[in-house]
Amino acid sequence: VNWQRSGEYADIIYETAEGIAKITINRPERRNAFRPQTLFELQDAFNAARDDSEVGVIIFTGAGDQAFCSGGDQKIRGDDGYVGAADDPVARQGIGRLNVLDLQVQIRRLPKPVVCMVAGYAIGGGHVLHVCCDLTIAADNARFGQTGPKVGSFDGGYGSWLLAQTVGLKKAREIWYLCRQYSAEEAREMGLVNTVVPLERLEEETVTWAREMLEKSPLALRMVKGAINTVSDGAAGMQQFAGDATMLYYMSEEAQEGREAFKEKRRPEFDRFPRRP
Ligand code: 2NE
Repeated sequence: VNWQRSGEYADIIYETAEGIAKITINRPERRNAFRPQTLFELQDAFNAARDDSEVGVIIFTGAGDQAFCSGGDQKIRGDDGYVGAADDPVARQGIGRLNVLDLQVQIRRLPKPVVCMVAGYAIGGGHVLHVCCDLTIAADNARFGQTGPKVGSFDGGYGSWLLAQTVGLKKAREIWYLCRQYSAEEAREMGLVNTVVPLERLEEETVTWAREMLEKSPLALRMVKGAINTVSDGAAGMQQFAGDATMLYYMSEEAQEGREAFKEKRRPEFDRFPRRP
């Protein structure tokens, strides 16, 4: 794949090719742990991929083959969250952030499939990010798990109940209560990942899945993602799905007749549209 790099980022890499965006956390020296700046950059890149009408599928991954992501950077964890660099106005006030939660919501709301491509560890907050993605393709060296109760943290949002929805209640409790690590094969058996491939074939296989999705109707994929998330996201999921319904309605002649009638200062002629059963 002839990836084209764009954007000015310190902690991540943003690339596109053939209708696919690839977003890579690039802090391999910390097993791709994230700090506030990493998350701001990821939010920017995911927005770029959302806005780019050429992009139909997003691959989310980590640099190197040791980790997708090891969660929050414990070395810059303050007493109330993760503390940014000196030029971060919030950090300057002595306040920490938990802005990974905003990224999790963004991935759920993004109306294009997000595929997590995992080599090595997906651990802690990094594990939650993979849980939030639509699909996960794992290399055979991948290892999964939560660490919160070991390091003084937990994720009571998607990290708990979306995990439970994915692997079942008993298994989700085991994952959180014991903080064990699970192999790629164990993860596949519990429905936590879609497939496992040899490390050297990881990107090739992930791109094959992306290309297969790119052959499908973009609106149908958007609606299916919204539909699957609606139940678990409650009112916020309904908000997303309702917005999509409005978008589809706007695209109809019936809705456009209302707009035209307003602009032409006449009564709308809705009679010509069927009252569908
Ligand atoms: C990821 C794991 C299992 C890797 O183990 P290993 O043996 O392959 O590597 P090593 O030597 O532990 O790590 C390599 C370097 O990366 C740093 C390490 O400290 C080490 O650097 P040096 O100290 O040698 O210079 N590193 C790795 N993970 C880091 C991290 N998360 N923050 C800062 N530096 C990190 C092993 O490293 C591991 O277990 N890492 C910690 C995983 C973890 O507990 N993450 C935080 C969970 S809490 C969270 O993410 C969270 C949340 O629960 C709620 C909201 C927001 C975030």
